[in-house]
Amino acid sequence: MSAEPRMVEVRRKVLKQNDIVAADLRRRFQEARVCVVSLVSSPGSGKTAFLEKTLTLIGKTHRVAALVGDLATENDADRLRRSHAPVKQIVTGTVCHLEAEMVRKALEGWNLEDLDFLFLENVGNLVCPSSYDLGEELRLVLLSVTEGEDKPLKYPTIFNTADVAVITKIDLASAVEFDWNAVLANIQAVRPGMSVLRVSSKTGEGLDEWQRLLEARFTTPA
Ligand SMILES: Nc1nc2c(ncn2[C@@H]2O[C@H](COP(=O)(O)OP(=O)(O)OP(=O)(O)O)[C@@H](O)[C@H]2O)c(=O)[nH]1
Ligand SMILES: [Mg+2]
Repeated sequence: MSAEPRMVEVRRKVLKQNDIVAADLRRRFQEARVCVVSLVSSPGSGKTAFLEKTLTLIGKTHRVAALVGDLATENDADRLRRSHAPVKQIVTGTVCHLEAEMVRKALEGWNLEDLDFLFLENVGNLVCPSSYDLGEELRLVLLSVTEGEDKPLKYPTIFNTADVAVITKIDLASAVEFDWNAVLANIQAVRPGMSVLRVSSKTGEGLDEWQRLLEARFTTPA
């Protein structure tokens, strides 16, 4: 007999357990009135660079913190701490995504009431993170111009489970002859009506629009 049905069953149970923890986290976040934003993308799309800029920018007027997941190293947490925000690294070992239980554990000792925004940087991966709810209010999927315009078509689930697409590294767009019409059409094909932001963490372009979106979200929670 094939092992496949049993593996599917185990995976369903893991996801169900994750959904229970995520629902509890979402309730706690809402009670504490903290706006939780997660970031997913392939490795190297610019999540940490974008988050470091975000923590510095939004940290001027709001209480911000971040959790960051990677299979190994504290490197991203060290980079994010340059913003002076509280940051914790979640080292996942062999696990290719964050799970709600990892977030719950990492938050032990933090008072959610002390925060306005909590950011969760997921492990770089365009597949696995899409299946795991982390209790966040807003999920961003980042896509850098150097990855190619076809990624929404090849990885539709990660776009379907996100709220906003952020096209990063736009300072490099002309060097890689990035086709804006194609990427926008591909995003709309998999997720009609999805909002799209264009940013460069290097030049700062687009960060003002991102800041406005976040502040509107904070003052008028969904
Ligand atoms: N030119 C340019 N480079 C960028 C930009 N954002 C990030 N980078 C560079 O892209 C590389 C990867 O950026 P990271 O922020 O580490 O990407 P990441 O998505 O956090 O990567 P993982 O956590 O490993 O998945 C680094 O060398 C950054 O300096 C940008 O807006 N413009
Ligand atoms: Mg990173």
